[in-house]
Amino acid sequence: MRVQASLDGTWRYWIDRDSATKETMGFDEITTVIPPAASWKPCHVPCCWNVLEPDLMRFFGTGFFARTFAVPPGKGSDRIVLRFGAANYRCSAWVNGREAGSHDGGYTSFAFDITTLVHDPSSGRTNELLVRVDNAWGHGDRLPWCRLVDWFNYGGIHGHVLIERVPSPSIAGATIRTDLGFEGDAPSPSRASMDIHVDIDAGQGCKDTCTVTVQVVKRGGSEVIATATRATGPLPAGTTGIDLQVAVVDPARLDLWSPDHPALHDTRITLETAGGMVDARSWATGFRKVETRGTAFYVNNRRFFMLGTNRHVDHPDTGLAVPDAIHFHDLLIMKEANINCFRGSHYPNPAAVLDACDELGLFFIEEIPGWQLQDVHYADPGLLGAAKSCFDEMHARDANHPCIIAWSMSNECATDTAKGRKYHEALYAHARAIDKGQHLVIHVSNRKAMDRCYDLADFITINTYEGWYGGGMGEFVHHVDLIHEIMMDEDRELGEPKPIVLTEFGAGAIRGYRSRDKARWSEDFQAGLLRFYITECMKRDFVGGTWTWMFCDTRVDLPTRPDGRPRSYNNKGMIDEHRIEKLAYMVVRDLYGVWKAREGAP
Ligand code: ADA
Repeated sequence: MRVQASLDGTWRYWIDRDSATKETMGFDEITTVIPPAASWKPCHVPCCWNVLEPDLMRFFGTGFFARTFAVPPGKGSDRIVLRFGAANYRCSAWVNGREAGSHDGGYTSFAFDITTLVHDPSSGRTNELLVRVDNAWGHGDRLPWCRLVDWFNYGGIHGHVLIERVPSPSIAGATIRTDLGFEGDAPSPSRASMDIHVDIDAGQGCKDTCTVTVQVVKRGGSEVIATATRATGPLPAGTTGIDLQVAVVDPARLDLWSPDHPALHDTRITLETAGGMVDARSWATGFRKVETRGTAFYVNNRRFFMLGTNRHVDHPDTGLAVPDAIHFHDLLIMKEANINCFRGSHYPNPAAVLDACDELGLFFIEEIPGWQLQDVHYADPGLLGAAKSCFDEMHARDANHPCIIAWSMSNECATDTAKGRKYHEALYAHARAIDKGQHLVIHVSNRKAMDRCYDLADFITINTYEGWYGGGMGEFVHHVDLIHEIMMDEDRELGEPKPIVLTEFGAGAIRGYRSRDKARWSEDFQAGLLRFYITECMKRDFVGGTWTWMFCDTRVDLPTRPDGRPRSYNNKGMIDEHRIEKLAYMVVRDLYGVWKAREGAP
């Protein structure tokens, strides 16, 4: 059976402040240049080096991490896999002096097969692990670090690390799709079914018959609501896909998932051979149906408004390596404010965030980190490939989560140019081919009526900062109404009518700065602006929701905009970086409460 051992905890780190090592160096060369690991400083992985020592805050380059580990006992036929939750950006690992692999991408999970690199557990020898992480700016094919961004480029291993013994054969993954059918405006489904695709990794091949069994069980109970079994003949080497259709016997009694009622089920998948059970895995499942009908969202056959926000993964003490408990706590703070969805923000999030969304009831929008890309960036031949592999990794890990409502292809990129159109057409086509209609797909745009990619999207997104970066607050209303008008125009330039969502709007506020005349940077100014925007949106039935920018104040490193980012923070949070509320939080909580009560909540 599958066995996991955490490699979180005390590691040692050494920062290559003088760029003594080069990307092209192998293990032997590196170890002649860097000091022995025993002399390095201790750290607790997951971590980001920027918060470990004051003079590392603005270090963007190469750092090394090392530790020893033991492989948990198991069968000789098992594969040994080293798993990283995430490391920003390029990560290479060596086990006992031999290369395990490299990965590009700062926010997605990855794994290296190290079966042939580890010592035989019976030898009693410990294994040496060396990891190099490089977060340098400016590589044209690094998303988002091909340009300056408005959050922090933390370096390090910021996700959990673990070692896993994977049996052979094993369950490599599963895609679980639920479908519900409703009659008229009935709140309970008349039909419920699941399509499950299971990937079996047969390693070198499996001569036995394999039996795959699926059981769907209500979380926290023993009620089995659906089962299915399929046997295979002998399997060739590599991965084979098995499809199972599972009908839910009593759809009318099904406990549906929604933000207000996040009922979960567990889809348990087991794999047996003649010798007995070899592998078992489980995925959280929620039965819910998300649809757009004209300019409205529906969840489980009821009108739904996205009462949302945007959140960066950031904490003053840990940077990007936010502890799981803080994620959970942040989501509770959102729930208190009647928030039912958030974007997170410009990149794939840690698994703990998605688990908590499933459990607490929050829809989640997960984004490929293409931020404000311009034509000059699209010119790099590696960029689209980097975006596609980010999507593939994000989708493979997260698509089964009931909380995922939409995938976002990019944020505020040039979607008003021919090059932008080409890039987004390719990315949308890629994402839709893999997702197969399971989720909504969007790009988050600030191009307003100039956007040339809205027809590709499932809903219209508008980022707008009138009243903060320039113009009067009221001007935003004009943009929203104009886009609606263009959308309803007979020539259908933007595709069929779809909901409009205000995906970013906000103002900076320094917590504690109160001002009777609503001066800029005061809590009062920010609260007033958010109140105005949300109230105007609530008046328009074609607006499907609002996502405030943003949840909490977030560290930035913006040498180009020092005046706009006091304290080196983006201060547009409704709460500050220590999670202390500003006036805006209360305003949003109250308005979202009214909006939700007015429309009812699924
Ligand atoms: C943009 C961008 C955000 C943030 C925001 C701001 O809209 O999408 O990441 O930078 O502006 O605070 O100015």
